[in-house]
Amino acid sequence: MRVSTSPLRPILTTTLVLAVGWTLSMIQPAPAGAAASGPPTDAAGTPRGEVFHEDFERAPDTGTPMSIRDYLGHSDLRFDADDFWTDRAACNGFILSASVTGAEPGDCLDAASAMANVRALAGVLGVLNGTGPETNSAVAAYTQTNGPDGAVELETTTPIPLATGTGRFLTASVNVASLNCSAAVPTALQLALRTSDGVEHPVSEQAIDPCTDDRAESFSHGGVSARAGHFAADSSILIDGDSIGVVMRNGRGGGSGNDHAFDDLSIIDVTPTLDVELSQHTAVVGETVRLRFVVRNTPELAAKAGWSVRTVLPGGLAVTADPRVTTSCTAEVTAPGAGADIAFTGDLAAGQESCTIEVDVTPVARGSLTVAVEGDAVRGLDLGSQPALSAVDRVVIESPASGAVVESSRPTSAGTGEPGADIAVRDGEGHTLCETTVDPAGRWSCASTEVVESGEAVVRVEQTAAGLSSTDETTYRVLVPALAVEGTVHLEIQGADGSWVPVEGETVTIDPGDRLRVIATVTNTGENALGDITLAETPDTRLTCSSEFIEPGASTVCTSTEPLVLTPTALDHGSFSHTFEAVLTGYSRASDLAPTGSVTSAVAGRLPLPDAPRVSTGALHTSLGIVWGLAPLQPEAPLARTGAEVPSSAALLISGLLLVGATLVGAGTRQARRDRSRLS
Ligand SMILES: [Ca+2]
Ligand SMILES: [Ca+2]
Repeated sequence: MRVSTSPLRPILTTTLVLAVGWTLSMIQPAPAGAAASGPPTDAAGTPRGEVFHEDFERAPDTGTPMSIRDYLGHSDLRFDADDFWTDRAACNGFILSASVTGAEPGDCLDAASAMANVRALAGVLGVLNGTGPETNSAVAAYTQTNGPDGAVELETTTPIPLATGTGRFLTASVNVASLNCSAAVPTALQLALRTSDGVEHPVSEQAIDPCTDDRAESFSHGGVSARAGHFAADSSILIDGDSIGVVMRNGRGGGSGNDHAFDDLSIIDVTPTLDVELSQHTAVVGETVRLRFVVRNTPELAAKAGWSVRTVLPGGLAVTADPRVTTSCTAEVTAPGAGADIAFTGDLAAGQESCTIEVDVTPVARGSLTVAVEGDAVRGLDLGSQPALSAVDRVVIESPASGAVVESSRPTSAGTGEPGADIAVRDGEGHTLCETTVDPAGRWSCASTEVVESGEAVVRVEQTAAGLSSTDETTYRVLVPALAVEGTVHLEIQGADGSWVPVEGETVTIDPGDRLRVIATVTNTGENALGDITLAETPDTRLTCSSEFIEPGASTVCTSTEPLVLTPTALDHGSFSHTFEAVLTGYSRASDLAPTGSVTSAVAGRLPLPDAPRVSTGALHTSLGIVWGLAPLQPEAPLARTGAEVPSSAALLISGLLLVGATLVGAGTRQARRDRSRLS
């Protein structure tokens, strides 16, 4: 057995029964019949808050009053008091109800009024506790003579077994009714608890006097008006023992006044409750969350000194580097920054409803957790609410790395985040570059849908998950590839003899049935290699290129493999066009770029060429086009050699990144019309 108020004493016993919902009603005595059959301590059906309760109803309601030294309480519990407080002549220390009309000679100095007043006080106490004024028994303390100050007015002499476990706060309470409040000597009841080692531990800082206590009210019974109330002591002890006793002293022994009776002496378990709270229930990893430990006092608001907690945060939660510890009561807190250990011990002052201890914590990993304080992590506290926290991953940009040089006009951003979260990638001005969601593995990636210019660039990524925003930002450098091509196109006509004749000069003579092939030369005039050429051609002559990879300064030659047949129908429309679009991809050896290399110098110089195409840096769209303009022919006219002049300047210059449509229009309209007339 021990009584302790020292902080952070190791907890030896892990079993705690939760005491929840202690209310004032719990210390109201049960109806007399039930109370008479119940044991004095914490048995089933007894309110948790009440460890011991004596209602003095085992004394008879007839005959003469019974001395408290002769009284047997529950389980034959016995009582004693200082001689003055058991002196029947002083009208002290005997048990009576309003129905007890007899008296022993000398009781209350044979003062009928004193006996009548004590009976009335027993009735008042019966009104107060709800058992009825006629048969409620109480203990007389009318002080017809003077006694010593501070003597024991009542004490238990039989140990009261404690089944409450270790680390419990206990205090005592009593119902008292007083008369003659204007008299000289006030009542000054002081409650204490006596541990099994015989030590008496006062639990009253302020003595109880119904005449002046705010908790008292006026009652009247039998024509006698009194002040009466239920009074819990204003302090408590923290105890680990297995038995207890209660002692009630009276600070004043004077008999001029000090006229009272008492009833319903109780020992009550007033262990505070620890509620754990979080400032929010969802958080992003790394976000600061306020963790609150709220020690809630029980309703009597007695002082509670020395409760303590020594706990470890669950995995996934850590104290921040600067925990910003605060307390609203006298408390000592240990919460090392960036650790998981939190320990504190503190005191609730009399009248204090709660004490809040706050510490900054942060989730260090995604997932759900409960801030569960175990029963063996607390002393002098019942466990109350324990909060849950759901932590989502914060967004992190892995690519581009900070300071990296990215050779693309449409850079790709990638990183990690909370699975399923929405991702928005923006530039330094807030323009959205791309949007995506985080995949189940926690990864995201998207390429800019906007063209980014060379130079220093900022990418800001915002993740939205569980209603929470998380951002990351990277500054890097963009190197837009220098891609450029020029192209020339010339045409060849295959005559009847099968020979291919270049279309040169100002005009060319075409006969129906002649075949025409396109020979396009695409020259890489940029600073990056080009490759992956794809051609879209209308009409399709199955252009096939000599190479699909073009180093800077080199060319590829694309030739029709299925030449166009110049049918009468084809010529009949008066004009037709042939266009093709070449799409090429730029290449460079981006990995050779110094991570912090100057974009300016890199652009001015010539990028090194790869051994083989490796890095796709964008697409170059070009277009070469030819449109013939021919004299309209009569639909019914036979197709004949017209001798129409077709411009032979078929060389087209294309360059740059834009789609360029070039048109050659035949200039021989007038000539063709003349030829048609001749043929017809
Ligand atoms: Ca009673
Ligand atoms: Ca008196």
